[in-house]
Amino acid sequence: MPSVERSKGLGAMLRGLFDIATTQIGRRLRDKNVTIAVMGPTGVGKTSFINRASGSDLRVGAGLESMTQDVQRSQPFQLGDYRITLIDTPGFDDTRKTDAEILLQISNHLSMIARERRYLSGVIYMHRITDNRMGGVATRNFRMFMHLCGEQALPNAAIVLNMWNEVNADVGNARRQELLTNEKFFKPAITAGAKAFEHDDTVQSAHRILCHLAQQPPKILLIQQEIVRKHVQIGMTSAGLALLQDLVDKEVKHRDRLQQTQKDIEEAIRQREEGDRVELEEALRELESTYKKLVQQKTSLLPTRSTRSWRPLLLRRLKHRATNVESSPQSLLS
Ligand SMILES: Nc1nc2c(ncn2[C@@H]2O[C@H](COP(=O)(O)OP(=O)(O)OP(=O)(O)O)[C@@H](O)[C@H]2O)c(=O)[nH]1
Ligand SMILES: [Mg+2]
Repeated sequence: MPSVERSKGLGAMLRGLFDIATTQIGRRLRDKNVTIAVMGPTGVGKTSFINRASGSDLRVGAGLESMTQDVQRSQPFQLGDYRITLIDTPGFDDTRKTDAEILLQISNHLSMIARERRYLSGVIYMHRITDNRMGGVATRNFRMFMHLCGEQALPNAAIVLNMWNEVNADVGNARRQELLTNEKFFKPAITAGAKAFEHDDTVQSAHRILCHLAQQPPKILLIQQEIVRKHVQIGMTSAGLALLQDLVDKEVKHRDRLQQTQKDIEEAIRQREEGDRVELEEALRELESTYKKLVQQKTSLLPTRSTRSWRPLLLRRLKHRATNVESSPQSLLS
């Protein structure tokens, strides 16, 4: 090939490479990095949603045990002009970790990204439309979600009702209506600006939800504000206090049951009911073990500072929230 033509060919190739490079750099500069967290009870389909949306291959649970034990991130993926990363979280009813451990994990991760001034464009709360009751687990998870977000971040929240392909349309629509209009369920979040979506396990429905969230200006969540900006100790944050209140209430109930079981054992001994005594002692051991775990969980949330100045404040806050003030005695915070 003559040298003039060879140099023309080389020039065209270099121009081509230059175009590719500048388009990619331009795209990268134009792209907006977006982070969105996914929360909700164990087994609702958080990881499946993330895999579907991002093409990741995070582990999905097929059995009865919780699958996602630690906060994890999807591979970043492109959606229009947005480069999205999804954060997967364990649910508060995890079968292997305590609620206190889950709270610490989620708040540590959220604090870490807030310290790098990376705030979330969206937070998803997932709920199965197949659930025929808003049971204790869902209620507790949603309450924690609200405490973690705080009211001012709720315009960046999405309530995602999934598993629509598993339910009759009329039943699903009636449940959706009740969930979104009842003050005890999702209405407070919707009133504060959260938007509800249906997800039918397709890439399209996942991307529609993410497109809506990606367009929101990133907001700092309440837990990030409390820990990173105000240096509040985890047990004194809104979410920490809600969990402490739960633990204190459970501890009171367990302590009462322990005392009653001890009395029943003494009565069985007096009445020489050997079978009853053995059964009651077995129940007592189980109660003692659960009680010990509750106390450990609670202690892990309490401030570790040597100063005891947090105690009166914490007691005031817990009493303020307690349904039964008398059931939260000072001794429970020792
Ligand atoms: N029919 C149907 N099944 C789903 C859907 N999403 C998830 N599943 C199934 O629900 C089960 C639990 O899904 P996961 O994605 O592991 O749920 P998770 O919320 O991440 O659960 P944890 O990691 O334990 O907190 C799996 O068997 C999934 O295949 C959905 O949209 N429709
Ligand atoms: Mg999971």
